[in-house]
Amino acid sequence: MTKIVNSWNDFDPLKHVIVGRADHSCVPPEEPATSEKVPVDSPMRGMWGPRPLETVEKANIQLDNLARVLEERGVKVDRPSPLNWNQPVNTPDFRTDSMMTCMPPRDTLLTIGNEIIEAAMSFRCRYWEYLAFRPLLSQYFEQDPNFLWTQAPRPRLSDKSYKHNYYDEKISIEERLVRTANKDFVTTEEEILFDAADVLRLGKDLFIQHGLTTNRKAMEWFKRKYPNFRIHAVNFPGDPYPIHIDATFVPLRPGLIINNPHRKLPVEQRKIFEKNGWQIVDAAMPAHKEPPPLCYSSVWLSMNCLVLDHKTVIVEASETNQLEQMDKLGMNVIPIHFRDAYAFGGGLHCSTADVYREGSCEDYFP
Ligand code: ABU
Repeated sequence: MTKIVNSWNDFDPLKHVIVGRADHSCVPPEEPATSEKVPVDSPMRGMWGPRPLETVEKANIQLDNLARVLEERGVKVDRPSPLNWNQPVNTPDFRTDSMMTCMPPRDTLLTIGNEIIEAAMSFRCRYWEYLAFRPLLSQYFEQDPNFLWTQAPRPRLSDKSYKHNYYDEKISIEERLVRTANKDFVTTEEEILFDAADVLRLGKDLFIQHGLTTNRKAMEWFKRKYPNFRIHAVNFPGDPYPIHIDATFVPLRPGLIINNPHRKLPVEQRKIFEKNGWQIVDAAMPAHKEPPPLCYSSVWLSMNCLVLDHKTVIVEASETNQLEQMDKLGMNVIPIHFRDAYAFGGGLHCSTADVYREGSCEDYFP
């Protein structure tokens, strides 16, 4: 029997992974769930449509290089089949004029053991993104008799799913931080909404960030779906745009996590780690003051690394502080250039999705 799908965390030895592709990527039009991420003074405001071809080509060069580096280390790499994202999405509940990309597979696909879940994403422009991964999932289904292929309940993304005018252009960063602290986010609790990248997998424990892309109803869904797991809602009050946990709280090996020093895990939520002997270390400061042009993510993609095993990690080559810190933490570091891919949906972790890591479902927090 061929076992194709197996992954319980982000640090056991990686053997098979999906690496995204930037082809046909678009900047999507604003919509209730996404307008908040475009700063008021950004040249991206109000702009949408296909991304410039030369940026797509540069991103693909770095994505292909990531795939090559992984293959050279014996990791099997699969790639999605991008659609023409420059098409509207029309459903009975909404219309938006363009899709986005399939570059960050980590947002779309969540691997838990022998199961891959297609996430219930909250962006209308990402409604069909999972289709780019269907040929691969179909292949895994043919090859692996134990592979569980799951689609989370399809959200309708009607107007009821969002707080309208939630992001008034005059809202300051301070006000955004107050909202984060109050857990007051753009989505409502009308339906289950989550991005896979909000879920941190640590064996029997799933730590799920409650933020702009994941709501409380999603946590309830995970609780019911995995009754034998512990589901922890976590939040990081210092983050004005809480989208995805993987530039905030990143495990490197059993017992060691780096935490974004601007987005510290609250004392109460740290207890489970400390009680079980885990060390939470402040991540190094990013080497860059700004993200690259047309990038939705923050400079903290510096810590969005891809762990290959308990001793090896891939880090973006210009992130000198992070490289140095990884070295001090006892990791062997593989630096690779990746900033040209950032604008397409994120860093090294975002740009990948686990298919197979060695290891089994451990109980790290008994
Ligand atoms: N997809 C990760 C982005 C997180 C950040 O912008 O900090």
